[in-house]
Amino acid sequence: DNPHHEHGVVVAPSRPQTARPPLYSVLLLNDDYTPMDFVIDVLMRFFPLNLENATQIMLHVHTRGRGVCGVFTREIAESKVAQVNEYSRLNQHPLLCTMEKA
Ligand code: TYC
Repeated sequence: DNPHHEHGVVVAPSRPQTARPPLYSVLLLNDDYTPMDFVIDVLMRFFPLNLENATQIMLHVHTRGRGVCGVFTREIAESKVAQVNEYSRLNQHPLLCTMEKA
């Protein structure tokens, strides 16, 4: 595009193509029943987190009530939420995972 006439139509000035998709934070919610070791297992299994970072996030959620596990595009975030919640249900823990616009 350029700001000049093309076939008699005035078009908008072009901009370098830098559009980024909207990002979503995936969150874990605290509860009184899910074992800490299970939360750490979930964080390492479904997010790119080592034991140290997974433990930090688990303790943050335990203390503050909720915490961010990662930031992803919408489809990836939806997939993480679904996988974590299914895995928690299969293991009979009430752990809840959700997402919100970052
Ligand atoms: N509060 C839980 C306990 O004391 C641990 C826990 C941490 C549960 C984080 C959920 O997202 C969570 N066993």
